[in-house]
Amino acid sequence: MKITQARVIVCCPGRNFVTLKIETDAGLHGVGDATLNGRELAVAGYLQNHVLPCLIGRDPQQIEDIWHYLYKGAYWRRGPVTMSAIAAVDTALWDIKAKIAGQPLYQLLGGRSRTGVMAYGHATGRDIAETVEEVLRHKEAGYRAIRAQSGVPGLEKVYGVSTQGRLYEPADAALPSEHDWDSSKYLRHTPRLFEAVRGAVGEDVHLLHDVHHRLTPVQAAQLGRSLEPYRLFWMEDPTPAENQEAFALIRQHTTTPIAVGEVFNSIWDCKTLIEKQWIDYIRTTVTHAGGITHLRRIADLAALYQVKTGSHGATDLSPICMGAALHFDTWVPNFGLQEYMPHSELMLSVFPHDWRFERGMLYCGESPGHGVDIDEQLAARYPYQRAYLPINRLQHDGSLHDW
Ligand code: EZ4
Ligand code: CO
Repeated sequence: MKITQARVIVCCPGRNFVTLKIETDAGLHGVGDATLNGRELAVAGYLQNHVLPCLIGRDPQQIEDIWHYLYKGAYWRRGPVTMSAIAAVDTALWDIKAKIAGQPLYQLLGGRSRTGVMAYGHATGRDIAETVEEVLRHKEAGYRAIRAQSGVPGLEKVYGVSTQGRLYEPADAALPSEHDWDSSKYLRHTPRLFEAVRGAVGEDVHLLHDVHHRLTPVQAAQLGRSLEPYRLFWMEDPTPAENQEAFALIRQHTTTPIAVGEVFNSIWDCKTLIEKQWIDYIRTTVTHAGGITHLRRIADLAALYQVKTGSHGATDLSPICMGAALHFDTWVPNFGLQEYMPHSELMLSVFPHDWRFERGMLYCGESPGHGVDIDEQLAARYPYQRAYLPINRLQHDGSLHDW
């Protein structure tokens, strides 16, 4: 069997998605997601100019060899652009392999480990009262796990809080919009938020919170400690993780479980965090961490240290990533939790899929492959629109902070 054609499709049905479609001489095709929010065309160009010429004529069944050909063969390894491009190829090839076998992808990985995939939803509000209301709405809808974020008094815009009535979409402007930040205000406010949320929602719902890399290690330790009475499922991205040792300090001071890794691209980004047992959940995704082939390696390393998976699942990962992730989650023995942010109806119609959400649980489908495709004609009606993620500045002096 040979790869005959491959093309990159960039579309914007409400937000930008980069999709790779690989065709074979057997008449089967596969698709993969290569979306890197705010830097989409870098991955599209990397695929188009440097990866696709190397794929034509290769046997699509040699997934492992092609993965290493693209990783080792480039000489320049790792990084979000390279690893998202490799991920798209890998996801499309697993799609093809499962279609050849006539099996849903999870069967090729080792079969079903669970009946469904527990998902967490996003409850956000401009203030504590609004967030509490949203948490209760999610509980009513059947969610067993809910992430709570709220506006902070004295700060104008806060991460995760949408303009009222609209789905939250961080890449909101043709040039980066600016947010202001004050860690002291946030550290005072967040325990109050969780006191109110836990009080309203009761004991049977898992609560999560995303710090979005905004604290120093000692501030993160303070926050983790102050949240202990509310028994969080996890505290996410407490501090930037370029320096993995930073997590030792947080870990020594709090028993609040820690999740990290939505911006990680490879097993090397999480090696020390996992081996030292400084984290509890690893948030790497199919799309940003080298595809099914590499994510499986990360999950197996994590399993040795009782670290579970908790894949990022924001809407900037396309419905293709969600499909592949759900097959992965259905199989992976050390599954923890899957993030779920609903795509709009339009986005979902551009990507016909067989996965579904029902009362707090996600289910992959049973059709051969990963069960997601792209409607190219519909996609063509929504061309790329430049959009950036926001930046963050400290309120008191305007210096640039982590967003
Ligand atoms: O800000 O996906 O946990 N979820 C997140 C996301 C990220 C966006 C960045 O593209 O932190 O909402
Ligand atoms: Co996050």
